[in-house]
Amino acid sequence: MALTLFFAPDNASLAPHIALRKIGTAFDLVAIDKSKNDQNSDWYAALNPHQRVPTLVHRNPSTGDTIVRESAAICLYLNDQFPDANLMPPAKSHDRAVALDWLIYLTNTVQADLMVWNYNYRYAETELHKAELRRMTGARLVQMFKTLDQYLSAGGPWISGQSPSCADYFLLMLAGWGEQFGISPLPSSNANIKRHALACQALPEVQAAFDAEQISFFFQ
Ligand SMILES: N[C@@H](CCC(=O)N[C@@H](CS)C(=O)NCC(=O)O)C(=O)O
Repeated sequence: MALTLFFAPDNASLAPHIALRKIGTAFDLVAIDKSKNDQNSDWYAALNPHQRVPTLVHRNPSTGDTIVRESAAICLYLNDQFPDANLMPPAKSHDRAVALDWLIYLTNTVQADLMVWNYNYRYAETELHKAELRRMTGARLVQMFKTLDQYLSAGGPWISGQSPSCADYFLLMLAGWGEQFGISPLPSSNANIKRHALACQALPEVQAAFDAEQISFFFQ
């Protein structure tokens, strides 16, 4: 098959996976078992030197393979390749700028702090310092979700325009992580974040991705 997504359930591969389901094209889904450190294996490191999930491989016998390794970049690449799927609002529109703005904020700020929270042991040695990192990033994340909630309160249900975009898939993914990490207060304590997550969970492409990854919804 031309497209292969290397994924792990409920990892950063989730937003690109939802995007692929929305496109409706055929693709291979290859599981990376992090409990067995698949991401550090030689064969995977050759594909993705960052040794992280996700990786998208788009095979093209005439031009050579395209490999994309950042979840937001995969979403945008898929939008370019499959414009009819409307994964992002129309090019050059106001809505496109808004969706891009939030998508980049989500990946370079919210996701970055969630990663520090989750991988705190890579940034600190003592238990005290690890706990402090969780407390400090947790407080920052609470503020970020509040800002997102405030933004959604003015419009919605989607981040931009009249239909969901990759920015929405990304917010669902990250709010779900915040929920599971137990940052306090939880993302779902924000009424508009919760409303947004429930609207996302009702989308067929989201349901199909969750089913395929065998994960359950975080928001009730
Ligand atoms: N910015 C990257 C982050 C990717 C990332 O951190 N993936 C995690 C899973 S959510 C991973 O593979 N971690 C394995 C590791 O760091 O050892 C993206 O969005 O694609």
